[in-house]
Amino acid sequence: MGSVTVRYFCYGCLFTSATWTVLLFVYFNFSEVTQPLKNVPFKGPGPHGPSPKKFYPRFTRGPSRVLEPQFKTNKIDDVIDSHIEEPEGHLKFSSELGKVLWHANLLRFGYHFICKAKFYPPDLPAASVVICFYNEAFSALLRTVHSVVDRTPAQLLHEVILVDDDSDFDDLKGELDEYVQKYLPGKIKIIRNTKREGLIRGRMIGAAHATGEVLVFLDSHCEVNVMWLQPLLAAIREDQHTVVCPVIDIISADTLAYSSSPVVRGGFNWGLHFRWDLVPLSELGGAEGATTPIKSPTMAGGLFAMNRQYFHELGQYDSGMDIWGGENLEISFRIWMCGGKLFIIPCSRVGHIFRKRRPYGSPEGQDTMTHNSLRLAHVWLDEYKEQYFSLRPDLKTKSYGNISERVELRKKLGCKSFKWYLDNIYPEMQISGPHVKPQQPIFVNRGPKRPKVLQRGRLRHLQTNTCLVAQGRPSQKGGLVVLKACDYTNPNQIWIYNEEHELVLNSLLCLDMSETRSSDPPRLMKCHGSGGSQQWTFGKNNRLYQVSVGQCLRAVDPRDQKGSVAMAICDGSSSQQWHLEG
Ligand code: UD2
Ligand code: MN
Repeated sequence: MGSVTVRYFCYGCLFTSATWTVLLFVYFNFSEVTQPLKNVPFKGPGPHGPSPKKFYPRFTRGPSRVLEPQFKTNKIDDVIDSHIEEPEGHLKFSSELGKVLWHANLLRFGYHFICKAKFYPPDLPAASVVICFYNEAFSALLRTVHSVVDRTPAQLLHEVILVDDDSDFDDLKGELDEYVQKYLPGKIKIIRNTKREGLIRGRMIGAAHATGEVLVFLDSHCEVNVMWLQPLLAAIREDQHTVVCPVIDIISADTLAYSSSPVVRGGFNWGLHFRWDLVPLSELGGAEGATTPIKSPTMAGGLFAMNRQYFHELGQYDSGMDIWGGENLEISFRIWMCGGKLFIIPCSRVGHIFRKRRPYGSPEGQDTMTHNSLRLAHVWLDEYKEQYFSLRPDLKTKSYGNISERVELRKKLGCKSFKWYLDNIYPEMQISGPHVKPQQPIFVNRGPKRPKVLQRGRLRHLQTNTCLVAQGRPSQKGGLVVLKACDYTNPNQIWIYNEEHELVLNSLLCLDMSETRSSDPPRLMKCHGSGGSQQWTFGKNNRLYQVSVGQCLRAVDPRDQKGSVAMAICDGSSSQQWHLEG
């Protein structure tokens, strides 16, 4: 009898300790992501500071939209989980295909539990976080700074350097100083430019004041997620010539809600605009799923980490570039062509407020993006700059200032050719026209093999119960698409959604976003088979997401007789809900 009791007792004992181990494991791995940010008082009439309308124009429109003055940090797990359910929820695939796509999405959105279980070396280098801002909304700036301070282990945060690019508002001067002294004493340095320099020279000024081993640049309207910095630092610790970017999650400019982005990588088009590209599944799904670094041809620009010494050796930025634009492609080309590497680190996530339009101009109204792009084309693109000029012939004779220092830098660093970059780092890029003949054709040759059809049917806009069709003839290249009454007998309303994520109308033309003007509505173009501008995915809330611009298709106005559609920041609203139905 006695022995039985002992045995039972010991089994109970074992069971209890095993349960505790599991519970503790679960707690340590899953609890931290649910913690909201603390200690951030809000001031001013709106959650975005004194003049929200000025910064986020759609923010306060209409009395119905009342926002709570608090952070809307969602649980990132919920967001990821809801993405994972997508294929079953919104596209009725066969179960086999569904399984494949479920797996695909799981890879794209990350094996987050593997990220959470990762350990990083204890001797990571410490970082100086440089945040350059111009007329930023006070609360957005504070959200950025507080998230960094709250979510970075103290020993890894060498300092935060705020560079005020000669902002106009009082709260960004006296009040910010006071605020920092009161709530964030110690590690925050504020530097004030006496004249507007723009974000490029602004970051260089910040970097010149930094003393940490690693530099991390952030925009002034971000929220870093938990464990954001360690994966970046660990990659740099492995190789000092590696530059790394977090996955940029989306903070809605309307609701401030945080939602996760798929793991995509940076590319560009010949208009020298940055774009997002889907990562081939073969590259996403290593042994650990989408948690290992992903080679990226370019970076979006705002959020990256780099060894400070290396930043200087590599020539910082082109100080002849003004205000905004182009510096992200310039530094990306320079990194790859001059011996470095550029990766996106899926286990590091930082949210960013994507705004519909930039809430500021340049001091004299100059088009600084064009000025900066011209400089980068002349320094880095070699003969391929003709690709840019064939899209923008007006710029061929336009002046762009003195670039001799940058040309010199390229020589001094012994950088490779742009052809090498295209061949080795971005072979997906298409090259056209008489100017440049690639040695081996890198057009995607469709040949007789067509991409597999995943689904076929009408593309119905749920709110208006109308269907997306060609405005004119469905075979007319460059034609717009509009919403019209669904006609179930009309083959011109049939879209094919294929394995390359293209939407093909009437088996003829692909729904395409402009390469040069991302504010234009999508058009019907010849299918080019190289993703980007023709890649669409169906997602959460029935959204139809355009990969390269990172926006969703919406009806401009549900009452509009013309049925116009346009691209907009994804907000889950009913104007952005679509259903592809057979
Ligand atoms: C993207 C990048 C941005 C930059 C830009 C191209 C992301 C998330 N953002 O545009 O960092 O690379 O592409 O140039 O990848 N600012 C100043 N002075 C100025 C203008 C801007 O300090 O004269 C600040 C601004 O307050 C912000 C940062 O620079 O903190 C970036 O500007 P943005 O947010 O308007 O750029 P964004 O996100 O549209
Ligand atoms: Mn930004």
